[in-house]
Amino acid sequence: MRRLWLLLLSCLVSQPLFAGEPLQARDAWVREAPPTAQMLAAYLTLLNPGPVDRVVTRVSSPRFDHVMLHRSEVVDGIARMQHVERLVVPAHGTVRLEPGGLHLMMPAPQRRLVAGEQVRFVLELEDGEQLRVEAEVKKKP
Ligand SMILES: [Cu+2]
Repeated sequence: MRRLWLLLLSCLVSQPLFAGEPLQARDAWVREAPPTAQMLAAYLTLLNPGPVDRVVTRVSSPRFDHVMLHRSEVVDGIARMQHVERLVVPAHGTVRLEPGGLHLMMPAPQRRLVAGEQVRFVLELEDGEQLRVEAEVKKKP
């Protein structure tokens, strides 16, 4: 009986807290880069339909050795990028990763990605939930 209780308890604990209103990703894309490019960038829009802030703490992809979360900004006329440790998507809010702002940055893979290909990213949230995102490689200026 005690064992059953423990089992039940562990099931309850491992349930994602906000399973009813998961974070959503839209319009994910990877910018096609020339063959000489060292780094690639990806963009997407995150929507949080729930009443609680959601926090992205890590991003990975089977196509890249690692994925970094960056913010581009201009300080004293010089453009630079900063690592983002925690990306907060506010309750009932939207966060856009777009050129010139927040973005995902990856070292270019051995085999070049070309327009039309699909790339999967996995976003890990602070509460343990994972969000899988399919991004299309696109040719954009
Ligand atoms: Cu960057």
